Amino acid sequence: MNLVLVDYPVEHVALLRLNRPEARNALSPELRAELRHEFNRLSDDPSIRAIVLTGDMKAFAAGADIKSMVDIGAAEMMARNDEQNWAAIRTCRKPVIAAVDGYALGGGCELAMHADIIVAGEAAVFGQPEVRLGIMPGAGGTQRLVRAVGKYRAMLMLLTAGTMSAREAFDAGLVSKVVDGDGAVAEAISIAGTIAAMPPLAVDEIKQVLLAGMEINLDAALMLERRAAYLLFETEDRRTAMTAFINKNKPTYSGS
Ligand code: DAK
Repeated sequence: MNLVLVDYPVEHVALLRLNRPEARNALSPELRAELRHEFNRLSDDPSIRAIVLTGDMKAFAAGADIKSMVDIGAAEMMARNDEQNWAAIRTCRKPVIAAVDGYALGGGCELAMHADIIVAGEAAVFGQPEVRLGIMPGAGGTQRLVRAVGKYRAMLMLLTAGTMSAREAFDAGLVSKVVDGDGAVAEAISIAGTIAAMPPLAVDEIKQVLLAGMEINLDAALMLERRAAYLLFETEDRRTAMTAFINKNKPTYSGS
């Protein structure tokens, strides 16, 4: 059985759907390996300009697979080299939009936080309940969460295994947009389609500069931004876009 289903709902957009519904899409080593493979493949595919990542209505993902971890120690965990699976998502050059319905817990919440944009269905639930299992997040759950929501809400969630509803997560800054009913995936695809219609090199630079700039001081980040902004003036798509604006045409972009 494929643990990650792949679809292409609109031009230049790939949809990845986690497919372990019977286990609330728990992130087994096999599922993670498939996810890594798909991210690497799509990252290298020039026809793909945005990726939507989702689960099902019950769970985006309920975290790392507890059944696969119950009997193993630190050395075996290290030997799994799970980092390579996360790195494939973290270093993906294409914008990633998570469409979260149901539970996004533990590694599932960390997976959502690997995305660039998070669209949540109104019934989504976010949490990092690892403490309840005597462990802690290991894929960015302490670090990305605190950057998204600040120390006090992050501490509360991490230390009490508490959860946030979609609207609480939106208010806290963990979610980009909340969508009624079961519309999160459609909205995420729509956002991906909008991004895919933009000049790809501009999209690429914006994503890279925003993420890299978060890790360095403001002056250096502003310098990085200026350099990338100058660079985009060299692209064919920049010329196409500005000319189309002046001539009131609808442009198409080549990514050059
Ligand atoms: N792992 C394995 N199986 C899971 C699972 C999980 N995380 N979550 C659910 N399942 C399974 C259940 O065992 C059950 O299986 P059967 O009993 O049918 O065989 C099935 O999915 C349905 O689950 P429930 O009956 O519990 O379904 P409900 O709808 O009632 O509840 C739930 C859904 C998501 C609220 C509940 O299943 C739940 O609380 N699940 C556990 C959530 C959780 O604790 N997540 C954190 C996992 S620890 C690291 C990097 C990352 C991590 C650690 C280290 N390093 C780099 C070192 C990450 C750790 C984690 O994510």
